[in-house]
Amino acid sequence: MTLEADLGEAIGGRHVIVDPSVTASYETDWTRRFAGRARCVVRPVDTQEVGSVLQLCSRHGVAVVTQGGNTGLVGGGVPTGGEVVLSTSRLSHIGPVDTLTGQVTVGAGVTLSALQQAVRPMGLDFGVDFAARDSATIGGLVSTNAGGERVMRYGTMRQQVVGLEAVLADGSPLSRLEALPKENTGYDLVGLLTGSEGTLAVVTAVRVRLWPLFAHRSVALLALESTSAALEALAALKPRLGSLEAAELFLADGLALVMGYTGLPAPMAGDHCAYLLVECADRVDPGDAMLQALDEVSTLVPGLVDIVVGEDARSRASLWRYREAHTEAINAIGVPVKLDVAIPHDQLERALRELPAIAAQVAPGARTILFGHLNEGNLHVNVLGASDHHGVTDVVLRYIASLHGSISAEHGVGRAKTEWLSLSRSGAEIAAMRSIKAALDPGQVLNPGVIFPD
Ligand code: 2HG
Ligand code: ZN
Repeated sequence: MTLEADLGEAIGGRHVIVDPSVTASYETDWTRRFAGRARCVVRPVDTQEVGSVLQLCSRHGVAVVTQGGNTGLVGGGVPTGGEVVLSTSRLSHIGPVDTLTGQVTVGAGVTLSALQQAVRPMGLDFGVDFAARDSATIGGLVSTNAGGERVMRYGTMRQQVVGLEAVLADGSPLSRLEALPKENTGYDLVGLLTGSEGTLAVVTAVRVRLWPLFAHRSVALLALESTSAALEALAALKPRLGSLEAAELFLADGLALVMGYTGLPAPMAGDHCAYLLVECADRVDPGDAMLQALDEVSTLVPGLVDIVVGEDARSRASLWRYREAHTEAINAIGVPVKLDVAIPHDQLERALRELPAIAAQVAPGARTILFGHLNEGNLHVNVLGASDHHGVTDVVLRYIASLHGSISAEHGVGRAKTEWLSLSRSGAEIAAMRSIKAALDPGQVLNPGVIFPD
């Protein structure tokens, strides 16, 4: 029997897709930077069916690429040619919310926004949030250890995962969903699979931690004369505002791009070097506390030159749009070199100043758009108009490593950065990671070509 026939018997022929007009959307990432033909796309409905799929693919010696919402930015969820794409879209069950422990178990294919909508009416919230919330899935968030806009308050996805269920390459299930608060027996396999980018197992369900919902929010957009003033403002705000949960940086050229793309008017008069979007969330309206803190900070930080406050939901959303529309606005212009790096705070101002020229060494005339999550020193480096994407990646990542930064802050390594892994990880670390990969997936079935250089 062919693999397709075996798969059809295991999960139903309808869920083994070979029609190229249907498989096409699974074969390219939405930034158009990664593409490859899939042998077929399978859509198992539960952990047991995922087990059957992996067992059959292992037996036939065919590689598997797991795909959630296909919003990843390093090519880790897109085939290169001939793999089976395992879509988690039907793993979409949301279990009962345990309001006492603040936990819920959800299928890997549940979108971030579906999870938010399920728990918010119960007075609870989820700790990770970012612009791709309507498509990105919880399984994908686990696989990439996603970060986003609330890391300052809640940490990354790793801090939200209390248990999970997964299937190993040979089809055997691993289940650790009953998460006791104290549990110290052996290796932390849940932690190991978090951030493993589909190379060690297929995550099928996740038990996540929930937080008390802070229904009252205030947003302000700060205009700054320099990027160092943005850092000073954040440092002064943090001890004054316990309810601070986001601090997002963007620059004048990024704002211009977003305004051109969205048609939004300028958020304030004048042109400014840098903008810092801050959001507070609390049980009671944090507006007055935020205004008082901003008042104090503006006397302490002379480079803070203007502030616009979002009082109601509509104005808060439009202030957020200036930041969150960066990715779409960039994509609308062309296919960028897209890099996601973290830089120590004491090197951040220098990096923001030097990065455009660093990219221009390889791509003269290219446009470098920088924005990101200021608290973590996490910059998104998007270079538009470069013909040599590899050259730009190489020069930028080497520069970041020279500043003792990380070549991937929150998007992962995927296929995009395998060549540069040793800039962020030692030989001993890579050897240990390869041993783990060889032990759990000896046949190289799961996401071959992801994380490790050939
Ligand atoms: C964000 O923070 C995402 O909006 C995407 O991580 C970053 O498009 C990017 O470079
Ligand atoms: Zn980001």
